[in-house]
Amino acid sequence: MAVSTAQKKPTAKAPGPKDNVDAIRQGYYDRIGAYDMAPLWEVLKGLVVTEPKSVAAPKVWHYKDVRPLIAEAGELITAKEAERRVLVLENPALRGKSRATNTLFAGLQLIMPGEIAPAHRHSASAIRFVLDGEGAYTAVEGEKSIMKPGDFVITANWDAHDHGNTSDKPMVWLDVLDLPTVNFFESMFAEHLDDEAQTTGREDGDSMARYGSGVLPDGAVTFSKKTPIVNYTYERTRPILDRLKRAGDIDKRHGARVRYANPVTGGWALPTMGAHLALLPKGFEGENYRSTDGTIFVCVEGKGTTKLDDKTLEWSPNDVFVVPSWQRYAHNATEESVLFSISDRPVQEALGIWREGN
Ligand code: GTQ
Repeated sequence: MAVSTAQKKPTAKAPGPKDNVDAIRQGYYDRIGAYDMAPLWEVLKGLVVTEPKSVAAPKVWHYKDVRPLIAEAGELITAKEAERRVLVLENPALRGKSRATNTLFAGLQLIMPGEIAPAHRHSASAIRFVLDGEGAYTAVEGEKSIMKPGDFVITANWDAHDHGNTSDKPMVWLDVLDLPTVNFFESMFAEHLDDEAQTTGREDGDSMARYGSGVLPDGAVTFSKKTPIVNYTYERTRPILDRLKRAGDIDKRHGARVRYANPVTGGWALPTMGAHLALLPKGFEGENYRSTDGTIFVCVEGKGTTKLDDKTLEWSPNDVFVVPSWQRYAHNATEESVLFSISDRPVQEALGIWREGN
């Protein structure tokens, strides 16, 4: 609600012409307020800002600090009880809102050996980026995919999914979901499925073989908004970064970088979230960059820093960090490093509001 300065700071002196104007205006605001109306001119500057000023803060979660706390959650609650045993990565400027950036949810999910996170589906899309452990699976729409560190696994909007750990070690991965975006549009639906684990009819790697090999199943649709691929394995993507590096295809801001694509359209893997994998050669000193998509990064390999205007984030393997919208940053790698990143860029591009600069 608009409150005039005259009301906020009452003065002792006798009312002058200025105070009178303020008082008259305030009286008017109160009267229109009774009809649920408000004067735009009191709030215009905060609505139409000259450039983005993110409500989110830069932040890094160091894996060495949080790993023991994640392990503790394994003793506190079962995956079945929790449905999803996840520690939410809350942006320090947005505590209590379950978001890492203004539009994206991020969390660290733990599955202990023998556990199943039961099947469900929802209008939010999810991605998993595997940090620790090997051999648990995610089943998505009947394809069971065994996950290894660095794998990028997609659960697109309304796809049935369950997770299970048939290995003998705990598994931890980063979940990123477009929950705040879908909830902003008030378009969330969810349902539990009767079977705890889906019956899987397709082999591991099936969707990548069918859709990611330069051929397509005859008659495949060529317009889908979501990728048909379930798991973009690290084993497959990582060597491509070396090819780019050897060929000298190194962007001065991003390093040798690939974009995870929907192979049938060439577009983003999901309509709401876009992801990249980048190699920063040892000694890389990136040029300044900024863009309107607040971004969540994961250090997969190496060691380095990301310098923002008034903060430097240090990272090493499995650290997760956030660069808010339109904040200038530059990556520096003290060792050859690999960074995964994900943001809401596809949404902004679809709306025609995405911008980048330096
Ligand atoms: O795995 O389905 O971190 O529904 C948050 C909500 C994971 C999941 C999360 C979810 C999931």
